[in-house]
This record gives sequence, structure tokens and C-alpha cells, in this order.
Amino acid sequence: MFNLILFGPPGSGKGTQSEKIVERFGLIHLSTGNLLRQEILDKTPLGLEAKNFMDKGQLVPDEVVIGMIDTCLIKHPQAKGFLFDGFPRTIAQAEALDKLLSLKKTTICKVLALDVTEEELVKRLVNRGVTSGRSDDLDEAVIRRRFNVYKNETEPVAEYYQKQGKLERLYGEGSVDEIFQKLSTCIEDGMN
Ligand code: B4P
Repeated sequence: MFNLILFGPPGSGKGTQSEKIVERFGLIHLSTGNLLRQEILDKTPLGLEAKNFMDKGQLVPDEVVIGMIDTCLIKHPQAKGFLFDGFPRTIAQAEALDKLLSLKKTTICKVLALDVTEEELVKRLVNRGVTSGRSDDLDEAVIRRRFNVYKNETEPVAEYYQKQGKLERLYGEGSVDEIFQKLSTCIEDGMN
């Protein structure tokens, strides 16, 4: 099994690149952001709880997202590998993921981190807010709060994987196709 994490700050292109990666490499895409937004659309109790956190630019509680990932892993017993997008976002989530994968006798193979300047990130998110109407992209104060949460709670996850020798950093600015080419080369290296 080849399990990959696409890592980076809000707006770094994780969702955009994940769609292309799963198409080329046949991995199962697990995006906690997409799963949570679907719960909100379906107006489930989980979705209603998550919305309160997401609208404020805060992380949804660990037990909620870990439970969602657990359910998804169980649903795909034959997967040739998973692409985790936007997860793990805290050390507790990373530790829980290690445990869930070890139950399946597998592990994370690579963590690819996209580096993008804060100026470019704000530009991308504000643009997306205009077209998508995503409530967490519309207000610049909420976007800045998401960056703070990222620095305090999510950046330590990069160090967690660095210590395991699994982290690779890539420059995430340029065209979508240029970045996809760089990611594809890293994934092919990891698969061989
Ligand atoms: P996510 O859905 O994960 O979204 P994101 O980090 O904001 O965006 P992403 O990096 O995927 O950006 P995208 O490719 O779309 O999280 C949303 C919220 O959900 C979180 O704030 C949190 O509240 C909650 N949540 C999710 N996971 C959680 C977890 N594990 N634990 C707790 N809470 C969790 O790109 C952004 C924009 O840039 C797009 O408009 C795109 O078109 C554009 N773009 C992409 N690549 C570009 C490029 N190369 N050049 C120019 N523009 C580009």
C-alpha cells in the first residue's frame, strides 16, 4: 500500500493537487475538509457542530475528524493506497492515524509539504471566497486566524514526520501543472 499525506497551509493547493494525484495514481482521496463540508450540506448533527468551528477559522475537535477517517478507512479494505488531504492537522491526529494504519498493517510512506508565502495564500483564499461563497474564505480576519491555527497546531505535525524521515518540502507557487509535475516525480520516487 502507498499512503501519502499532502501537507500545507490553508490555500496552499492541497485540494487542487489531490484531485490530480488520485486520478493519476489511483489512490483513495480522503479530504477532511470535503467530508466536513458534505456533513454540513447534509445538515447532520456532526455537520452542525463542525460548522461552528469552521466559520470561525478554528479546527474541528480531534475526536470528530479521527472518527470520520476511521470510518472511511474501514469502507475501503481493497485500496491500493490513501491520499490524506488536510489531515492530520494536529499531533493528536497524526498519532491516531499511525495507530489506525498499523491496525491495517500499513503506514504513511511520504509527506509532501507545499510551501507558499502568506501573501499569495491570502490572495488565493479571498479569490476562492468570491466564487465559492465558502464562509471561511470570505473574511480576511478569519483567514488570518486559520494561518495562526496552522502555525501553532499544524506546523508541529511537519516536524513529527521530519523526525521519521518522511517529509519532503516543495515550492508551491507557479502553475497548477508545474506543481503537479514536481509532486508526481516525488510520488513516483516513493513508489519505486
Ligand atoms: P480544507 O478544506 O482542508 O481547506 P484549505 O486548507 O483551506 O485549502 P486547500 O489547501 O485544500 O486549498 P485549495 O487547493 O482548495 O479546510 C477547511 C476547514 O475545515 C479548516 O479551516 C478546518 O476548520 C476544517 N478542517 C479540515 N480538516 C480538518 C482537520 N483534520 N482537523 C480539524 N479541522 C479540520 O486551494 C485554494 C485556492 O487556491 C483555490 O481557489 C485554488 O483554485 C487556488 N489555487 C490552487 N493552486 C493554485 C496555484 N498553483 N496557483 C494559483 N491558485 C491556486
